[in-house]
Amino acid sequence: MKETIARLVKIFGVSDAVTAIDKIGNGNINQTYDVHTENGRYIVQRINIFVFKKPAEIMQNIERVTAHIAKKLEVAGKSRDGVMHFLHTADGANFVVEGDAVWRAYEFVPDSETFNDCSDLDKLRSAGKAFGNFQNQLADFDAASLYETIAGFHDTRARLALLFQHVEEDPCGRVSEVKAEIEQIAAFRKTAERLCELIDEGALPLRVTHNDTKINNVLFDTKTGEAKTVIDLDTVMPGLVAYDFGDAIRFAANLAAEDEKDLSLVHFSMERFTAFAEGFLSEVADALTENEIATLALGAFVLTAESAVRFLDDYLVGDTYFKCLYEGHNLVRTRCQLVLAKDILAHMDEMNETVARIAAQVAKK
Ligand code: GN1
Ligand code: MG
Repeated sequence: MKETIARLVKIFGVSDAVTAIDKIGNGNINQTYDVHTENGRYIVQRINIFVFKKPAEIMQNIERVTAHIAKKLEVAGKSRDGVMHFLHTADGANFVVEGDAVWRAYEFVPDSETFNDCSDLDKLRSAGKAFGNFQNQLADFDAASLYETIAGFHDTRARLALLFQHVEEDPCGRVSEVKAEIEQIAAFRKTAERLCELIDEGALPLRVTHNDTKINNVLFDTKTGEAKTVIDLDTVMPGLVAYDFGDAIRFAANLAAEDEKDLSLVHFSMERFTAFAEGFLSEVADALTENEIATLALGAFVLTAESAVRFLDDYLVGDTYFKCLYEGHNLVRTRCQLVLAKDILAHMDEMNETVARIAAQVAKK
C-alpha cells in the first residue's frame, strides 16, 4: 500500500517524499489514509465505487459546495483554513482512476482532529453549531443543481420496502435468525415513515443537507477545542434538516458506540441531546419553519430506525455495503440501533419540549 500511496501523492502534484502513512479507522465506506511527507500532510482516500457509483459527480458536488463556503467566508472576512482543499493532477483532475480504484487527496487541515467519543458536552454543542452553520452557509445554494450522489439516500420508506423484499427473498438464508429484529422494525414502520409522508404532503422544505452528520465528521481545532468545519461531503444533497439533526443525535446521544454488543450500555442521553440541540439551533433556528422545528426530534427516531433497517438489510444480503470487522457486525449494529430507537421514542415528548424551549430562546435574542 505504501508504494501505491506514494505514487498517488506524486500524481496529485506533491513532489516531496512520503515519510509516514497511517490508516484511519473511522468510516464505514471509504478507506482513508493520513499521509505525512517531508513538507506536508495530506488525507488520501480510496472512494468506494460500489457505494458511490459516479465519483466524478461527487467530486464536482464537493468542489462546488466548498467553493461556495470559501467565498462566503472570504466575503465575511473570515479565515478559510477550515475549508477542504483537494489536490489536482497535472491534467486538472481532482480524482484518479486506477483499475477499479478511485482515489482523491486533500490537504490536511492544520491543527485539526476528529472524535468518536461524544461525552464532552461542550464539544457536542460546538459540533451542533458546525452542522447548523453548514446548513446556513448553503441555504442560498441551488439544491437542484447538485447531483444526487446516492438516490433515495434517506428515503426511509423505500429502504423499508427493500428490507421487507429481502426478508421475502432471504438471499443468504439469514432471515430465520433475525425474526425478532424484523418484528421490531415492522412495529416501528409507521412512525419511521412519517417524514416521508410529510414530504409528500409538502409540509417540509428540501434544503441542501450534509446527510451523514456523525460527530467524527467534524474537525475540531486542537488549540481551541472548538469545531472548525465539517468534512465527509460525499452525501451533500437535497434533504431535510431533520436528517442532519437526527443522524447527529443518533450517533452522539447514544451512551454507547454505534456497534456496541452489550445492549445494556445502549441508552439515549437527554443531556447530550440538549447540548447538540443548543449548538445546532443557535445557528439555524431563525431560518427554520415551524414544521421543521417540530420534526427535529422525530428525525432522531427516524434516522436511528433507518440505520437499523440499513444494517439489517445489509446483513440479509450478505454484508456488501458497510465495512464489517467481523462476522455478524451488521447484526450487532442493527440490535444496537433498535435499542436506541426504542429509547429515543420513549423520550419524544421531552425532546420536543426541549427543542421548542431552545428555539424560543434563540428567537428572543
Ligand atoms: C456510513 O462512511 P461513514 O462511516 O461516514 C454511511 C452513513 C451511515 C454510517 C453509519 C455513504 O458513513 O450513511 O450512517 O456509515 N455512509 C454512506 O456509521 O452510506
Ligand atoms: Mg465519515
